[in-house]
Amino acid sequence: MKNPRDVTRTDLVRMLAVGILASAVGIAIGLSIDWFPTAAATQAGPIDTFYDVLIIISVPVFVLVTTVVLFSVIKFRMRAGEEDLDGPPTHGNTRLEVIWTAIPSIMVSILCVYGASVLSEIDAAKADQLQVTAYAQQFAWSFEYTGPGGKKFLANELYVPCAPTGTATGEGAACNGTQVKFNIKAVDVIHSFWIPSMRMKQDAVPGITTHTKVNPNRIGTYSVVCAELCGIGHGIMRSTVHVVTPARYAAWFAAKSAAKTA
Ligand SMILES: [Cu+2]
Repeated sequence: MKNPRDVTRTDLVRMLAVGILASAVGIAIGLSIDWFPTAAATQAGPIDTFYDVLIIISVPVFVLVTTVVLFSVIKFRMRAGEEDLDGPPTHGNTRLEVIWTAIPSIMVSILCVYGASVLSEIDAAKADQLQVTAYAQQFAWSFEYTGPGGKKFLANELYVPCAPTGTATGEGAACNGTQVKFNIKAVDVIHSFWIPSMRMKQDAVPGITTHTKVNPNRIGTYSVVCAELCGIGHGIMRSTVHVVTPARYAAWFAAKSAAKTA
């Protein structure tokens, strides 16, 4: 009599078909979802592409594991009358174990190298930088700029200059921004400085100065978010970054530094 637990070629073909279909659907859904807000810095490009690659690679892995688990649950389930029986004694399959160790190791290694190359690309320093010190404290951000003559002033919101690359200069216009290097400090507890539109995020840790860089490339107004649960007011610990034309930036900067020195 045919053993209902025998794995037939039909079973394998069926699993493969289900797996390919589910992977295709999963990847299509994953790629069609807009995971991130409007991109406003050059860092967004490589990060968003990296994210898409991770979806393309991880969905089939998830589908493979789920398909085999569901298949096994159905195929090798306990049948009526088997309540008191032990399962058949099985021993490991060396070839299978080598394969399922080697393939993920290779995949993770490739992703490590790719991730490192994305990191070095988005974190590359430009010769021309605007340095801003970001102070995080419960539950607000403040940003320290250095004005003429080395005088410093604080602002509650960020302004960064970005020269429009075309004729449009309004909200959403493409621009080529000065690289902004943030020196991030925490006054009290651990916070995390995050500009979702620019994709960059860095912890703010008491006692040390951390850094991150963004190269703005779109005129507009974007959120600055605290991404580390820092207390009761964490949810309202927000600020705004204004990516503006160099002329507007200069006007803002002049007004701010004059107010401080007056
Ligand atoms: Cu917080």
